[in-house]
Amino acid sequence: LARGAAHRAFTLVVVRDYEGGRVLLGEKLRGFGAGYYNGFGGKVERGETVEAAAARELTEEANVEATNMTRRGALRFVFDDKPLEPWLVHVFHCSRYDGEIAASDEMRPEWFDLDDVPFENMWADDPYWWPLFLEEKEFVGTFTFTNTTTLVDYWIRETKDL
Ligand code: 6OG
Repeated sequence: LARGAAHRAFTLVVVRDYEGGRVLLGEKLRGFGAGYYNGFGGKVERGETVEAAAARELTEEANVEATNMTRRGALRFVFDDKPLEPWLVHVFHCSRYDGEIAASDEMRPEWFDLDDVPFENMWADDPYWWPLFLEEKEFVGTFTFTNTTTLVDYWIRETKDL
């Protein structure tokens, strides 16, 4: 899934606090997905590994440096109203970091209890992969959107060879 057809690569990092039973999301303040809560991430730059991009974006948007990050999922997004190739979003898990969480001009970080994740203010694909993420599973999936935000088709499954 990650190799093969042409795609545009992105990262998405969700920070989990096991002791507190909560996850860190950010309210996206501008650009693509503004108004939604999401993990932290962005475009993988030319010549950059997805791991480096994930770490960089977490620092840029939430002010912390991950000390344990693992890749957990690869989600492919197809948009009928965008000219570009599908987007491949690499989802990462982080539970330890250095520094203090702080807002940036792009994201306003906020902790949510695990049973209070605000799906009504998140991308429509999120309710389908979050349960796998919280169960520590690895997953792959494809989601098709119309008019950018309306989910029209999807599949998602656990994988052993992400
Ligand atoms: P910037 O434009 O901020 O990168 N992203 C998505 N996340 C979820 N949960 N669902 C989607 O469904 C998404 N499409 C994109 C990837 C965009 C950020 O938004 C994520 C990046 O972290 C369509 O550079």
